[in-house]
Amino acid sequence: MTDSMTDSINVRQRRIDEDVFLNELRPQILSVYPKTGAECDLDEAVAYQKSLPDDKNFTKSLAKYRAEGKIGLFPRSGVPVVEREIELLQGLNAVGVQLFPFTTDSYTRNLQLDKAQQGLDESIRTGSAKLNGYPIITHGVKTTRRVVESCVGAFDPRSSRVANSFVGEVAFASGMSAMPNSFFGWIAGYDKLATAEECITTAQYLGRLIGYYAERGVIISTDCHGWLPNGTIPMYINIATQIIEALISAEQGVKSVVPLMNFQGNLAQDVAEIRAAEGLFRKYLDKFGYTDTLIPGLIGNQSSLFAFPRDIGNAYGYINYTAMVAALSPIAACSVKTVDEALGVPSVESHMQTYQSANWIFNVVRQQGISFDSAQIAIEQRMCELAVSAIVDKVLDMGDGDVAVGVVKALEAGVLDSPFSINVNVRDLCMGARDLQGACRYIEYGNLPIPDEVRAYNDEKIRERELAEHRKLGYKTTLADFWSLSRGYIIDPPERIADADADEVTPEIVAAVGKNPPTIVTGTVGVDSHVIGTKIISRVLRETGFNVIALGAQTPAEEFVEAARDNGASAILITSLYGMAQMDLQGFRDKLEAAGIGDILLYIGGNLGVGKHDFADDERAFKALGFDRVYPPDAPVPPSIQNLYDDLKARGVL
Ligand code: B12
Repeated sequence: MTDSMTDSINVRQRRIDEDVFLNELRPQILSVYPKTGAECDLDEAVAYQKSLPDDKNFTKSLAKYRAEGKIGLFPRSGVPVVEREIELLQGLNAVGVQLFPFTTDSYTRNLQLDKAQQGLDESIRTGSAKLNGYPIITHGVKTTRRVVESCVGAFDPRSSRVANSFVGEVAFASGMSAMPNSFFGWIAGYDKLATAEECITTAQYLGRLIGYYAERGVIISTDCHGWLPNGTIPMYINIATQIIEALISAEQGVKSVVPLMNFQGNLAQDVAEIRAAEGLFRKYLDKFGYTDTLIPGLIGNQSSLFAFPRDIGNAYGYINYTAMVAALSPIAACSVKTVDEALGVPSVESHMQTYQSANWIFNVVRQQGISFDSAQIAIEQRMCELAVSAIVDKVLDMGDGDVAVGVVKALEAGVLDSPFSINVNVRDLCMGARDLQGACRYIEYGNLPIPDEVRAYNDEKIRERELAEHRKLGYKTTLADFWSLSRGYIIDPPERIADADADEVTPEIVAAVGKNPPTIVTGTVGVDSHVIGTKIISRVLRETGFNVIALGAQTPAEEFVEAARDNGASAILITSLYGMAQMDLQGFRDKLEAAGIGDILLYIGGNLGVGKHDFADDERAFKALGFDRVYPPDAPVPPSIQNLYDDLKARGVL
């Protein structure tokens, strides 16, 4: 007898019927953009895939790296113009890259195809990239096959939920042979409003499409990213959600799944969690009878979420440390960022130099066949296995064995939860910080089902650091630990902790604001999913006493206007990092005029253009769009609060 909540849940862990897939779901997906949707002929695509050489098959390539004990580089790349993309890929081939995680631009990821076409046309007209990736749906199958055939290697495109199914259709028909089906990645960093049911339904479609190819002898792999770790937390939730993604895909017929292992910075903890992962995946895949779903290898991933060093010295340090962890771990491919990560979409040169450096470490260290073991690794591996099993078992229990139902209930209850996530349905009750050796621990567990033995060990490690630093670890530590690697430390040294304490919003401002709190609207504009910065700013403004309307990430420009008008706001503080803010904010001041709030204070900060460029250009461009103040990337918050106070005072608001 099912309970009423289960009855209200509209997803189940069940394979989609082939007839429903082919005749009901697929036509809907491909009708969104008929121009290239019409190019996706499944049977022709199966034949094309079978005509391609083995280096084009991701599963075979990864298995080959593993068999040879080598590490394949797995760098993200994607630029809008075809010729430039081919140049980049052939350049990557030259430094040994043969696995390509292919970055799709953000407009395509959200099916804003008119904007993708506009950005592509502008990129061709100006000769500089105006999109932050390759608009794969606009280019379509015929053009993308040219890209795929232009180099040696296998492709693994990225998308967000909204376009996931269509991108998969075009990608596989173009000869690409892997794609993440990571719906927890969408909840973490790419989709503000989607419900768990919507995410699972989308993932089941791509799984079914991959299953269709597999039934006809074409093995396409899916890499499992899980809940992206937005912050300094252990990888327990990340690995547990990867396993759940693998189960959802395997039920639809996926025969090859690849765990993506994040490096959070502490060597023993990172190596231990990598060693624990494959056994845990196998345990649950076999538990549900997916014994013929392979794991061709594991991919290492430089954690995608820590702010990156802006100076090249620290950037190389961070990249080479990641390469070292990879070389000492059982992984077959590794995604390292480039030295330009904090600056913008990387240049071809930065791609090349970075990968030569990482390759040096891969080759020199792997050749030595070092067996890297320690008591610390053994403890961390045990903690990981206990915690991940407890989380997956709890989700299965909540779903009475149906993992899809379990996910919906677990998210609602905060049993599945992670900090700094973009999605509004997340409970956001847990938080993490590093311990004295820099390993990631929880300081707030929320409703996570972490076993007592793991909690006891975790809390002991946190207490050790609190005693050493004579302070309680809290939100400020979480933030500092988030930036520490970008500053060349795993945890801040005492002198930096003292400086951080001094770098606060002044009590005078807090007192003045408290008297008559002005309203401030914050958020990240467009379809930009970067949310961590605006979450921090909103929290600091609230702690200063302002009344804050926090709109979060992926907020259309019009919503800022409405929120400011309807709440009588005195200022709007916009964040943008993905590089396309100028397109998103064309005519913004005019829209405010039209709403009768034309003189409102306007601030913007973040990475405001695509790629490495002079901030002075951004300042000029956004001042011309009517912004009062423009802030460079990584601008500290307290000085901007001082500016806000001064400007509001000058306007008689304070
Ligand atoms: C973490 C991260 C992600 C995470 C985001 C997680 C999340 N939920 O927020 C994930 C993995 C999801 C992600 C995705 C993408 N990312 Co990203 N990401 C980063 C990364 C590594 C760190 C950004 C970050 O969070 N920094 C820490 C926060 C706290 O800092 P912040 O946001 O800058 O905010 C601080 C200051 O800037 C300032 N500030 C910010 N806003 C404002 C506003 C005002 C008014 C003021 C006063 C101050 C201020 O105060 C904040 C607090 O200190 C950067 C590289 C880097 N900078 O190191 C790339 C980066 C920003 N990402 C990039 C890109 C392209 C993407 C993608 C678009 C890739 C793609 N094509 O899909 C996708 C996004 C898809 C989408 N729809 O937008 C590019 C941008 C390229 C460019 N502009 O040229 C970067 C630079 C990486 C790169 N080199 O390619 N990303």
